[in-house]
Amino acid sequence: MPSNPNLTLAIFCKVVDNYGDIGICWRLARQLWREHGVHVTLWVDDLVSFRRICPEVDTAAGAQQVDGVLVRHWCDQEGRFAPEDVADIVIEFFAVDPPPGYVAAMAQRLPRPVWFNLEGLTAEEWVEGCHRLPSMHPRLKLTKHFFFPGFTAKTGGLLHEAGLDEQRRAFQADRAAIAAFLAGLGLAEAEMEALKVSLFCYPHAPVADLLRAWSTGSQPVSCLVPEGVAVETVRAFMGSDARAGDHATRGALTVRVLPFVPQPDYDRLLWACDLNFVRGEDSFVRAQWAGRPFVWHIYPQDENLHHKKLRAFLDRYARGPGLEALEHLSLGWNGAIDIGSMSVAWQDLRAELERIAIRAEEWRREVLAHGDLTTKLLDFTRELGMAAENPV
Ligand code: TRH
Repeated sequence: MPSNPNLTLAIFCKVVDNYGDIGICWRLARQLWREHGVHVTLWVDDLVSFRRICPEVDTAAGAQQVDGVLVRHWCDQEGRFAPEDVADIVIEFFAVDPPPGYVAAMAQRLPRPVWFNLEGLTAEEWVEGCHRLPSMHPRLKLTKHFFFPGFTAKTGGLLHEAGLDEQRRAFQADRAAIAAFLAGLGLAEAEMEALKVSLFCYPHAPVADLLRAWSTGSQPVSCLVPEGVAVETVRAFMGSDARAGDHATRGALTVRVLPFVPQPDYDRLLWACDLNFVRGEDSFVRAQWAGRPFVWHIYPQDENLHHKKLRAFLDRYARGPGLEALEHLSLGWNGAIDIGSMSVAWQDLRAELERIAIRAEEWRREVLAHGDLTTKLLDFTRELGMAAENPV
C-alpha cells in the first residue's frame, strides 16, 4: 500500500560501464514506487544497456512508463526547467551532474528538494563517518547529502525488496521449480545434477585457470556463463563461437552460454546455483541475498584501490572456520595475491563449500538486521524535512 502518495523523486543515472549503474538505479526506482508509493522519474542516458536488464524498455522513447516508473532519456545537459518540474527528492547516482538548468530550478523551488549523492558500495570503515554528511553548493542555496550504502548500522544499508526472502526460500525449496527454470535455460539433466556454478566477471579474471581446474577435477561441474562474459576464454574452451545456447563438455566440466536474462531471472539463477561468481555492485549484493557461497570480482580501480576494498569486505565476511579457502581464492581471483595453483585453491574451496554456505546465510541475516537502503533513504529524507521545518 503506497505510504507516500504525493512524494516525487528523480534519479539521475549515467551508465558508465555496461549496465551496473542502471541495474542499481532501476531496482531502487521500482522499489520506491512499489513499496513506498513514491512517484519516480528515472533519467537515464543509455536505454540500450537498460533494455538488456529490462526488455520492456523502448530504446527510441524520450519518455515512457515502465513498471510504474517514468523513464526519461537523458540525452544531454541542455534544457530549461521550471521549479515545478523538480521532484521533492533528487538523487544523483555516483556524483553525476544533473543538467545545470535542472539544478538552477532546484534552487528556485520552495521548499527546496532534498538532494542526495548516492555513492558506491564499499565495506571500508571511513564510510560510516561520511554517510549523511552535507555539502553546500558553492553558489546556490542548496545542500546535497552523501548517502553511502553499506554493511553496518551506521551506513545506508543495501537494496532489498520486501518479500524477497520468502520468494527465494520458496524457490530454493521447490526442486521442480528449479528444474523447470534450469530446463528453460537449456540445461540437460546431467548439468542439473552437477555442481552448478554461475560465472559473471570482468574480462581480466583468470577464467582459463578456473575452467582448467574444473575440467581436470573429479567432480562434475556445470558452469553457466552469460553471453558476452569471458568471451575469448569461453570460445577457446568451446572450440567454436560462444553464443547463447552453445555448450561443450571437457573432462568433468560442462560450460553453457546463457542469454543475458532480465533482472528477476538473474536472481533465480543465483538462487539455483551452488556457487556464484559475481562482480561490480548489484550482482555482488544479489549474491548475498541468495544465501549461497559466492566469489566477488571487484570493479578494478587505479593504483589497485579495489584490492583494499576487497580486503575490507573479506575482513568482515570471510572470518570464521573454513573461510580461509574463500578468502584465498577471492584474493587470487582478483589478482591481489599469487595463489599458485588454481586447482589446489579450488579443491580447498570445494571442501569448505558447506561451511561457506552456512556463513552466507548468517551474513545475510546480519546485514539485513540493519535495515534496507530504500527505507533508510526515506527515513533520512523525513529527518531532513523536519530539520528544515524547525531550523535551530
Ligand atoms: O555492470 P557491473 O560491472 O557493475 C557496476 C558498473 O560497472 C559500475 O560502473 C561500477 O562502478 C560498479 O559496478 C562498481 O556489474 P553489476 O553491478 O553486477 O551489474 C550487473 C547488472 O546486470 C545487475 O543488475 C544484474 C544484471 N544482470 C541481469 O539482469 N541479467 C544477467 O543475465 C546478468 C548476468 C546480470
